Amino acid sequence: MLAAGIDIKNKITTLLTDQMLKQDYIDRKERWARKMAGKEKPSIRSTDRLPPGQHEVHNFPVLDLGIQPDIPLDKWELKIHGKVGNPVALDWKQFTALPQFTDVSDFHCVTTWSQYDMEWKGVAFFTLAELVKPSDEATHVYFKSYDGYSTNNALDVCMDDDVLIAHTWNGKPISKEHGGPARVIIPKRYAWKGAKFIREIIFLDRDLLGFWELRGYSNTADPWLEERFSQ
Ligand SMILES: Nc1nc2c(c(=O)[nH]1)N[C@H]1C(S)=C(S)[C@@H](COP(=O)(O)O)O[C@H]1N2
Ligand SMILES: [Mo]
Repeated sequence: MLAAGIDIKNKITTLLTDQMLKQDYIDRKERWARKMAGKEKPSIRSTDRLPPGQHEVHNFPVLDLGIQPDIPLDKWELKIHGKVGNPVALDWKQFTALPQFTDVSDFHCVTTWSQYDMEWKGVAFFTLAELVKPSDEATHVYFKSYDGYSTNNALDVCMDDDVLIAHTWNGKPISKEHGGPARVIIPKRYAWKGAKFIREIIFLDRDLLGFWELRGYSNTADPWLEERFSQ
């Protein structure tokens, strides 16, 4: 009964349309992106630790679409498929049995806050790629989440040595509001490029825009080039 209920809830979450998400918040963020799109960007990539236009915070704010899905670990699954030789659907036990990786990185949100020295532990993207064996055609990766969110990255961005699917932050399981049970961390991109509540990773032979990329945000999202909005 409980299991069936959760299944239905997950299906409903997947089918959520914009109207059911926090539409007002989404509209405002979209309008902001449109208004800011023409703004000057630095012509050379900053080498400072703090990217241009950011300020440091210590309170790790929460940003989401107004949905924080409840995913019990025994119902959690991560599907990795698409242009790969060995598609998988990992349950929690299989996921956490993979080689574990810890990395400390800085976190940069497009709304201008950055938090330094975040310690993430999980499975390196590199490890997952070795498991599923991307085909030669694979050039991009599309991420889908339990809250209906999506985002996309070039494959080479995901293959960086600091990218991981994290389940632990600063020594504790990632809380629900921060995207637990597991979330994607891509330190060298604005944080919207890292999907919280990760559910599916799809290797593609072309680019496919995600939730914010379709709503005025940059597709490349390099914080040191201040690539906040699509130009
Ligand atoms: N599934 C999902 N992932 C998401 C989001 C979201 O709404 N849903 N928001 C993104 C944005 S805009 C940011 S800044 C970070 C915020 O992570 P935090 O809430 O842990 O600070 O998650 C990103 N990943
Ligand atoms: Mo964000």
